[in-house]
Amino acid sequence: MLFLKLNYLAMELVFATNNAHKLEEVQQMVGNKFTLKSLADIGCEDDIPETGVTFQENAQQKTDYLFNKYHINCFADDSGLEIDALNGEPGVYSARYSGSRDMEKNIDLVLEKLKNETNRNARFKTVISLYLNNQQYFFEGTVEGRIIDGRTGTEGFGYDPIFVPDGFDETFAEMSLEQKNKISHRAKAVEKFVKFLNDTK
Ligand code: ITT
Repeated sequence: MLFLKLNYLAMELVFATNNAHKLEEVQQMVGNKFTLKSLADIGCEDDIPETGVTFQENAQQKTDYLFNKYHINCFADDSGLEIDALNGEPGVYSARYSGSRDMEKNIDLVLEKLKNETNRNARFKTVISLYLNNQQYFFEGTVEGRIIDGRTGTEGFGYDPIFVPDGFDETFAEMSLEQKNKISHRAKAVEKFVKFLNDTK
């Protein structure tokens, strides 16, 4: 009975992602006040365009698409890794830096390009775009760190095995999801986003 009541009170939001890891990370941060639905949950199999040159443009493109098609409350994030010595690359191309979605190849390419580089400074960035009650909002989060020489750790996803956040000696891939969610770029953006939802709900 209590479960039914909580479920009834939870606000449904569609998260415009095909990445199950991200959905899990964000659902954990959002808590049970909000029920996140995936694109699959609403039967959306469209290849939503992501042709922007900034994270904000891409996040906006995804929510514009969903809002125009379904008129629903929805949000999207666009995230990626910016490496100073590579002039901000891979940036918006993080998912396909090597030309494919194969993360082994993407990481290999980054390590190869940084082979003789002493400046290892990098950051993960997230921008969230939200449509709530016909209005659009943006939230940002960043975590600074450095790229190490080789992979360490097996948790997480993407570039986690080669990224060590400032103030730590271990990569994101050596941290538990709970630990990563306390300091990550996505956590920071989601924190602002959840605070906003709670304040306006
Ligand atoms: P959707 O576009 O379907 O949401 P995606 O995997 O493309 O999924 P993003 O656009 O947010 O996700 O991120 C682009 C890439 O940046 C992602 O594929 C990873 O390679 C990298 N990335 C983003 N967040 C990361 C994180 O927390 N840890 C490691 N790599 C991350």
